[in-house]
Amino acid sequence: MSLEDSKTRVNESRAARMKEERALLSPEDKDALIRKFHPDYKKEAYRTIQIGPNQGEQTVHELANLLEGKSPIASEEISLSPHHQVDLLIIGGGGAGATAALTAKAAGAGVLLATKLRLGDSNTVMAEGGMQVAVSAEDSPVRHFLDSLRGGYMKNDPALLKTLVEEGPEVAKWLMDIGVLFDREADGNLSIRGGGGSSKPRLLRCKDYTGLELMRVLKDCVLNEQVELLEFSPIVELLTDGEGACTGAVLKNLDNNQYVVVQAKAVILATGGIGRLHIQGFPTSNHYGATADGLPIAYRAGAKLTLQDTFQYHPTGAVYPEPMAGILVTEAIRSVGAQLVNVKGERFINEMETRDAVASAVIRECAEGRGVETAAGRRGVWLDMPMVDIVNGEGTLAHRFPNMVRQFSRYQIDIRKEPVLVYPTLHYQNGGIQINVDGESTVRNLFVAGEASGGIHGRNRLMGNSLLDIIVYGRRAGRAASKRATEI
Ligand code: MEZ
Repeated sequence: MSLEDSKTRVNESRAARMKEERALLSPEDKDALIRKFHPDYKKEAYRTIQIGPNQGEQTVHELANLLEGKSPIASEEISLSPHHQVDLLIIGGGGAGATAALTAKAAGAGVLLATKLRLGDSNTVMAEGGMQVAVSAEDSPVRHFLDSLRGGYMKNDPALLKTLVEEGPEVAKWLMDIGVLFDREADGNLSIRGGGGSSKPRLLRCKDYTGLELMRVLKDCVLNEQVELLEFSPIVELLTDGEGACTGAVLKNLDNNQYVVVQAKAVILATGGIGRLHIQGFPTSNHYGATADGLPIAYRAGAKLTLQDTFQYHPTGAVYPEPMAGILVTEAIRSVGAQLVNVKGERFINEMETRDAVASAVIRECAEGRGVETAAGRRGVWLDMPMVDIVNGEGTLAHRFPNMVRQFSRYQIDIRKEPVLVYPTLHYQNGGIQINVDGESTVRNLFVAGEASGGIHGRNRLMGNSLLDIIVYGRRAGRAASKRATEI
């Protein structure tokens, strides 16, 4: 079936699906309706995981090549006298690095913040859908903990996860105090929405550019606080003393191609994700700097890594137009009714299952011939978004998802009227450098915050838990590392 014929089928099937959706939105026995719609859906979802992208072996193989790489610098190339001597060196210009820098500076530490690209160029700004925090009266950190543990296949480090969910409300308040404008309802109360794998609504959002808004505020604060900044200076190697403790890092100034040696009492790595390595050949939702730099570097310095065989493939990356391939189509849109349908306009999965299950189901549909192929040879299934306005009221897409409407409209695609093709996109590194609740790695004086760390999310992160993680652990690492620096 051609792409256009398939699109017609999707449009024709919309009225019937809308009827089902309205029934689902009614409060009575949601689960029974889901089962009726997709009998045995839990079992089905589980089966799909077996053929999904999270299998691990190939990933481990690709990663092993990376980890076995040798240090790119020869010791004779490095100046013995440091160019900078600071209490705390923070490496990474995203939400975790900026938060750590603000916290450490407030605690009185002398901070140097080094970024690979510009301050703010990070996966934080790519995060659209929201930040999970248990703040509503019907919710609790315990529920948040249990949902995340289930989502992570019980492989989450319980202490890390407990700290994450318990500090959520305090962190949300801190963000609002420094200027983050979370969406509010007409009565002025915070707007709290649902997300995949979550038993209660707990997403705080800034429309569909939540990460961008967070980073806007954090960046302003870093500049206002006059944190010392070294932009375009990626890390090349960590420095350690004879006893294995971290003592600084070697950076490379991309402007003059010179190495920069920084001696520090403590270091925080906030180098972010891995998407631009395109593991298993997938497109990615990640920014261009996300090349897993922190992992091999920390590993060479002696740090333990954890859960390295597990990556998150977000189910709905755009497939066309070509320049948008891999770009995130936020999960939040499924929580307000967007539906996934195959070439014939049939639904095939409960869209609010966890991401690994939904991504696997999309891959299965395509692998078994029920996907749609573009002229460029990319495969996908339809995400039918006009449902959102129909179910929630005219104008919902334009008001709550302006970023997405704008992005597609650049290519003359009006998502308020037509479905778009989607396929899983490499989105998040579930594992990373092992840390404790203060963000310290197994190497003394080496702290890690954000996506470079591993353990909090187990084998599968729930939507919105990453924006929370970068702030909670950015603050904890900032606090603990500056305290350590005063003790040395
Ligand atoms: O946490 C995320 O990855 C997220 C909120 C993504 C999204 O779908 O918007």
